[in-house]
Amino acid sequence: AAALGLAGCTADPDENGPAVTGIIPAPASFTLTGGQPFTLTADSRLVAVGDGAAAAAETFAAPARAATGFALPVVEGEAAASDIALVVADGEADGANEGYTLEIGGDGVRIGAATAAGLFWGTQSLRQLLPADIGRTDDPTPPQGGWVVPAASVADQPRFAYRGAMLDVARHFFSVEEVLRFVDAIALLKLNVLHLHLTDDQGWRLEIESWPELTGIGASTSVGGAGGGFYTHDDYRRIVAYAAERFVTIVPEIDLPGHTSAALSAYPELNCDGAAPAPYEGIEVGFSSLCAAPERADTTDRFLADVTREVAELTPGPWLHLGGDESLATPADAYLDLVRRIAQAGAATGKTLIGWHEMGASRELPPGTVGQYWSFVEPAGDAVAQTRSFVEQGGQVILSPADVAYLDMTYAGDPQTPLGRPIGQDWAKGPTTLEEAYLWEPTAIVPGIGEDDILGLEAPVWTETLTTMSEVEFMVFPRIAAIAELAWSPRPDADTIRETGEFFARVARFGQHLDAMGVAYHRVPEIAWA
Ligand code: TNX
Repeated sequence: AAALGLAGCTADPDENGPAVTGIIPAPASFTLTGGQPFTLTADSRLVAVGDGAAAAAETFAAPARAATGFALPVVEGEAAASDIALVVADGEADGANEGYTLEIGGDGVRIGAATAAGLFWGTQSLRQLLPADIGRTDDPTPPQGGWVVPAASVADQPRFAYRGAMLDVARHFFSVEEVLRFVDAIALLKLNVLHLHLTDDQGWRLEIESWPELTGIGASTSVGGAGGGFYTHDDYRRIVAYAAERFVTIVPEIDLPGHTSAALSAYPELNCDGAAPAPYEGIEVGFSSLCAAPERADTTDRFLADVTREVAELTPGPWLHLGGDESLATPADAYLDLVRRIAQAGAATGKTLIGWHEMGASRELPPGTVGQYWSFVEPAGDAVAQTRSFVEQGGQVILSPADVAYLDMTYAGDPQTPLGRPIGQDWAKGPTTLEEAYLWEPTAIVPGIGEDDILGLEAPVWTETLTTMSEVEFMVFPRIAAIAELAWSPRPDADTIRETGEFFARVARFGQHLDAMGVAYHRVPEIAWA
């Protein structure tokens, strides 16, 4: 592993090897020191020092208490050999934002970071090194051999600032509790963004007080007549707050000007012909559009201003995603006009805008607007020019190449799915294997888009074919582990490629954690699952 420039584990795989000790995403540096292991006991305490340390310690402690039955108090003071010290201070982890160091031995555990976020990521590494039962919060039975962690030394920091997952709650709706559960699972992989695709043709899922029918009529349906649903402002605030405790930022997406049939069905005055279409429950894309005609401009601009203002007011994070994809029913000149007005409304909220790469067709984007690339590993059509356009206008890029990072693509074979019915799509590639999700290099996708132009990576899961959280989890895990590793772990040396064998061993170990958490992952056949 050392030769790869990756340090998932530098020890002999035969003893305490990667399968036992591996962390996903692979840390920048990881060494099994061979000293006395650490054991978490009924006496263990979390000794927290510095800004935000106690809160991060508490977030780590809550499920750990349920899993162990130990008190695990968060305290101040001197750390003893059975304690976990959590320190936030300026000089820690070389001051790296989100970086941390983790020292584990018979004399205790110490996590150091310059930020509370870094500290929390350190606790997630520790959690992965603990016996997987640490995630089994319904049964405080100690694992055989106790809560032992091998002596190790970790120094770590992320490659990219934006490490995202996207959940489509528009095609099928998922409850607040289900979203919180999803947040827990992605935080374990040090993903720090959850992009919620809140609106689409089949449903509008966020209450907008100034346009109540958006979630009246607009939220009454989903794909296939599965019923509706939406988040009230309080629901959304709960998701935001829960995610923030795990250093996950919510990026809300209002998809415009296409993908708007739900809004158009709720308000006839948003339609060029003044007639509201019936609620839509199919899975076609590219048939709906806001109206660019001047006689609708007042209404449409009021809609854009009200919606973006309310969403921005509810959202503490810096980003607002305004869609822009697949507006195939919008004539090209109308598209540019609408994108200009959408961007104007969005920019007025003070947020940094994100748009799918088609939005790069506009040369009037607010400074710093981020483009989200969803073409392929080999770019198709105008994707390169449109993606570069964001950088030319002073922004950065998020990469979600559909043939490797889209988690709704089918798996190979004909796997047994949670509800025993076929799920997933295959338009981008399908089947997409775990290996394919892992073996690509972000700087090699869009010519002219290099390391500094890339804000980060994101793995979206679209839910046209996914009706329950267990079906979502089946498609997401384990493939999201590959994307999380590409987003966090150091870039391999130019002349080496990533090695799947070592990664696969860590995925097998990660599967034990997923088992303990009750996540319905797909046991892809290439992994030697425990
Ligand atoms: C394309 S990629 C879409 C979504 C679909 C998805 C299905 C992109 C920005 N839009 O509307 O849900 O494919 O895989």
